[in-house]
Amino acid sequence: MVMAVDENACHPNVAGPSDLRKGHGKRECPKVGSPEREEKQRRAGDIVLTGPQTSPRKGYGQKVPADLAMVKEVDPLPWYSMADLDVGMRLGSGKFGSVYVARDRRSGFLFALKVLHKSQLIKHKVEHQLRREIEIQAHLKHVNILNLFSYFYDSDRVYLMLELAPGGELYSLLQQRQRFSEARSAWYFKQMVEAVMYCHSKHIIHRDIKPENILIGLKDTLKIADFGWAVHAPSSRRETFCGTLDYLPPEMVKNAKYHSRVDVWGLGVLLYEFLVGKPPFEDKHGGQEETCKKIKKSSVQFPNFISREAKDLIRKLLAKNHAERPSLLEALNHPWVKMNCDGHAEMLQKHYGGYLPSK
Ligand code: AK7
Repeated sequence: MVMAVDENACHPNVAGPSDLRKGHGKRECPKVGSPEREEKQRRAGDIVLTGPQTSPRKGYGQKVPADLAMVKEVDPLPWYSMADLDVGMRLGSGKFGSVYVARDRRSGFLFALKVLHKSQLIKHKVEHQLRREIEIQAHLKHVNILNLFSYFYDSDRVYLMLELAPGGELYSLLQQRQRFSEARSAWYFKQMVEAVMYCHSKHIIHRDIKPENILIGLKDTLKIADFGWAVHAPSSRRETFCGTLDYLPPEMVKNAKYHSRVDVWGLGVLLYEFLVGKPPFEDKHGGQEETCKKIKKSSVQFPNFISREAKDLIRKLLAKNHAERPSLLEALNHPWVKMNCDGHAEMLQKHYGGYLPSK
């Protein structure tokens, strides 16, 4: 991915934890104004291509003009530690740790604190993945993407400071309601398409869009969370490749243009789940093999309460051949989305809350 690289940077918004195994509990930032810090900042200002799929070979950091870089310089944030925070209620828990409500003691600022155990991250060999998530997240700013404010770590944990989503998980809401109305689904779908369009404009492919990874903000604003599986796309804004091509296999060279269409498929599955209450390729008996078969055939069955227009959109999003899938802009302009969202914006806002685009 395109970003400022400084392997040892203390600036949480520029680089991820350089080595999760090391137990650096306290800040290591050189004092402001020190020559060492100035050197770090100067280096952090250089835009260098790095990342898992587009990384230039070691020692061949490729500089790109600032206007081509997806990264805007981010203002430095203070380096936090647990001593600066009050930790409150647990919001959720997962394999790698839990999420809590937390508050900055000095300012009272509220956020969500995700606590990850280094031992678990190391055991499952996902340190690199987490580092990539932090790098990606630090440069995404969109109303429909959960903001990663900062991170810090101590000898055995990594802490992510995240925007608090007061509505909790979309997954729970869907479970409560069984399924969403077409109007609500369209409103949710539109927000998710816009968030993914923004990611793609920054060459980020999310690859793991599902209700479990979507949170609800104020006024029914959805927030995509958890970029643990996201990658930087192997193509640039000008359809030219950034990074080294030398190691790419033919299927990747040929299909670079279509890689982002995995998210179009993901949005199709999501829309189906909104409207029906379960994903389209789920096997009744929970068999993975059956689900795989169904996915490969892309055979979707619809209950009869789904409208003709919604079925048309889902079928297009779930086209077996990725080249036949619509672009995200085409999806937004589909009659079903238009019918449910456009012209009814005020009515929808009254009904469901959310923000209206400013005229
Ligand atoms: N109400 C985790 C393990 C391993 C990761 O978890 C990456 C996340 C956002 C998240 C949502 C946290 C705000 C809430 C709420 C809630 Br509930 N947040 N308000 N929950 N980002 S979780 N990221 N990443 C992660 C890995 C990796 F190492 F494999 F990459």
